[in-house]
Amino acid sequence: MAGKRERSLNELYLDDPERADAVVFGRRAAPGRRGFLKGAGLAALSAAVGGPIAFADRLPSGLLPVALAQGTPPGGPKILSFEGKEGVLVSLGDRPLVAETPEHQLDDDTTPNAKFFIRNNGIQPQVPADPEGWTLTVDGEVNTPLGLSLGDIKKRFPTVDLTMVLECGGNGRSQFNPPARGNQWTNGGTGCARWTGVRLRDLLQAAGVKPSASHTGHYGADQHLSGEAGKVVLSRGMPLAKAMEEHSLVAWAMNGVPLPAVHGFPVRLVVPGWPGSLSNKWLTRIWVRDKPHDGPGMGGTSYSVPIKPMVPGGKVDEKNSRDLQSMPVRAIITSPANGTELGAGARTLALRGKAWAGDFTVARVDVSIDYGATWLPSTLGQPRNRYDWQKWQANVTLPSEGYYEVWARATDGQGRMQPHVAGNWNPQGYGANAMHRVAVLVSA
Ligand SMILES: Nc1nc2c(c(=O)[nH]1)N[C@H]1C(S)=C(S)[C@@H](COP(=O)(O)O)O[C@H]1N2
Ligand SMILES: [Mo]
Repeated sequence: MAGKRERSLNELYLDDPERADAVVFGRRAAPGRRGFLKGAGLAALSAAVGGPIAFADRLPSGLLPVALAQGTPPGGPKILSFEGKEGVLVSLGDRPLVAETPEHQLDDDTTPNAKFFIRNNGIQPQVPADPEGWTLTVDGEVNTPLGLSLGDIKKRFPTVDLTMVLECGGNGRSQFNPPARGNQWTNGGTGCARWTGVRLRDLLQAAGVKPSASHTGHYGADQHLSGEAGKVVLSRGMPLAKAMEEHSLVAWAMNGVPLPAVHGFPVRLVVPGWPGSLSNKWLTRIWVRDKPHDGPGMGGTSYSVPIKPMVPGGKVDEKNSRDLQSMPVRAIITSPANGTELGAGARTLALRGKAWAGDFTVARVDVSIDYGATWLPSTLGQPRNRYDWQKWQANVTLPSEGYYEVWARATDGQGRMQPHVAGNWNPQGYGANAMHRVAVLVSA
């Protein structure tokens, strides 16, 4: 009985969310606005999530339990099949290849290459037979343009090893309402790897940056989806100050092995804290410029966020936008996984996760199991180096059987906390960092 009911309300939410809302929250609710949970609605909801909803009296009016809100397609998410990946990534697109790491697969201290998300905008280039035949050019506003082989880079500059988060600028995009254009990342457009390489600033200093230099522009060897030869896929750039930071790297190894082809072999940029798109893969050129770069991925609404909130779904005023720089604070729950079922009698639950905050550190992560009515501080670890993510853990007591949601929210060192729902809507959907929620069921 319960099983049948569960499928039907789930299906209804996928097919006709407004009608489903009417069933749960009452027919008079205006479209898109949910009223109070009705007695019958609570029963339907409880059946749909598989058990009585613990703390139902604290469920904010209109809030749909995460077990229903996530809209997983029938048959479950599409798992990417790709050599070198463990069969854990969820595919968001084949052409270009895009795949994310479900939050519970980000439980390792350092994300193994086999679990690291993929974001291609074009077609991955052929792996050069001899990486020594490949050249990285540094030119533009420099005294001595450089053409460096991988061997030159390794020989001429000191090697550095840093464990740092790489995060897509669109991570969290699926949280926006109305939906924003682009890959519908949950929280899995991110990973934290140990990168080995040299400082970008050492290359720039070797080339001799002219006083006129103010920005960079980055180029990679991938091919445009149109097949047009020489058409640039993605070419972003940054202010010189970010390029000169000691953590901005030209990297050739990821977790102790040469960069996997899909992650940029033979070398890539790693520009931590800022949108992942700055971290060009298959890096061929750094163009030092005397003005902001204007390659594909710069200007317009690309990587642009409003300074003053705009009407969600409305028209962009470019004067009211700026380039997204530091990524916002985010915590994820890596254990338990969403949808975990615990045996009858389970009354304690160990929570684990990661948190990071772009250019900043995370000051605290708090957790709640009663829809945010009360919060508990977690034990938060320190980053191994700047731009590392921080582990957190907490233990909670479950007073009864039933359906629970675990919520986690991080606050950065500037006092900025994750919101309940993604704010600052923008058409391409950058910077969504609503708090993470996972559903847990304690069987009767
Ligand atoms: N040359 C090139 N570099 C690129 C991209 C690309 O499409 N081409 N995608 C960027 C984007 S949008 C992101 S989020 C990161 C993803 O890195 P990953 O695929 O190694 O996880 O690579 C960046 N570097
Ligand atoms: Mo990205």
